[in-house]
Amino acid sequence: MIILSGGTGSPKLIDGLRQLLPDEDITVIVNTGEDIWSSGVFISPDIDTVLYLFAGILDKNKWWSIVGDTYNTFHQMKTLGHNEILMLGDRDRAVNLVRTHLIRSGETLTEATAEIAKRFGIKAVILPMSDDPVTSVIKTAGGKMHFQAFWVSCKGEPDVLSFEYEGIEKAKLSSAVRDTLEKEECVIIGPSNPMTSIGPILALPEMRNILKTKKVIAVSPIIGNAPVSGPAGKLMAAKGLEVSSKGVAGLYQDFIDVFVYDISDDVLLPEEIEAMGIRPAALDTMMTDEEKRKKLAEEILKLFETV
Ligand code: GDP
Ligand code: FO1
Repeated sequence: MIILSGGTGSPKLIDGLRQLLPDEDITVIVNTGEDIWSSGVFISPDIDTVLYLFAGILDKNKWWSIVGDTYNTFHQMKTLGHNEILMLGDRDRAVNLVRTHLIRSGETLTEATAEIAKRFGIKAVILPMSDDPVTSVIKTAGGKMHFQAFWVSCKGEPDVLSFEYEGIEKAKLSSAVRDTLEKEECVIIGPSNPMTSIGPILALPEMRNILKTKKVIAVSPIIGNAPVSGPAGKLMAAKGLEVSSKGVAGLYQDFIDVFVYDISDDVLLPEEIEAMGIRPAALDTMMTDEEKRKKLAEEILKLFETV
């Protein structure tokens, strides 16, 4: 089973899948468009969320960072007048320092991720979408800024004029991603931000064409006219898209078989999804606890039997 993932909604679904499948049967293709260099450290937030989830140390209140981490280094640096965009924990920083060391020693991000996963004893396969740098850059009236500057420093407040995936023209799918997609039949598009988490993965050359040959089920991160969390709505609106599950389905229309939307969504009409040539499936997608995450994963696995 392959799942395309960003940093919040999809890891919740992976948490559910883990209750049903052995980790070695799960491959996660992870967005790297929110990666950032900070104080000489290469941080890959979405990869880290997935790593920490499989390592059993993820803070499941925030769905990023290591549970119980301390922030001594961050605060000491602040005392010295050095402000970082991301509040990086001490143990989290250690992981990121190891990654940066591996990359500086000549490893690709794919190799460095596999090495760190191995050192954590992780059995799942965690693959960065690409080894080439791709960065989600947000254009506001005040100028262009990195996604993390927009979301964390500016609290997602500036009006968004547009955004782009810097570097995407030169980026390729990694050979590991290509190989895994050749072998596996079933792909889940997790309920992550369709603009800055799933969008960069789909923008890689060949990705959409490969997905057309697979059984694909997508889960909507939008309920009614708003995302469950995060800036997806604002970013969709900036691209002139309807902020709704219908808007999300339209983005995946050319390659998905089933579109899962929330049972409480009173905006989406299933006929609208059928009219796109996609099978709609209304499920409880609010993954607020372990049991609900397992239940949704179970329903999705059942749906694959009918695709
Ligand atoms: P970002 O935080 O917007 O950069 O994006 P991520 O890809 O990290 O994931 C955030 C997305 O997950 C948001 O668009 C949320 O709406 C979605 N999300 C978070 N929790 C849930 C949930 O329990 N159910 C559903 N359906 N979506 C969720
Ligand atoms: N998000 C925040 O809102 N504030 C933070 O200080 C912050 C620190 C941080 C450190 C490491 C990491 O891997 C993620 C971190 N995040 C933080 C989450 C991150 O900004 C985004 O939510 C993800 O990139 C979304 O996918």
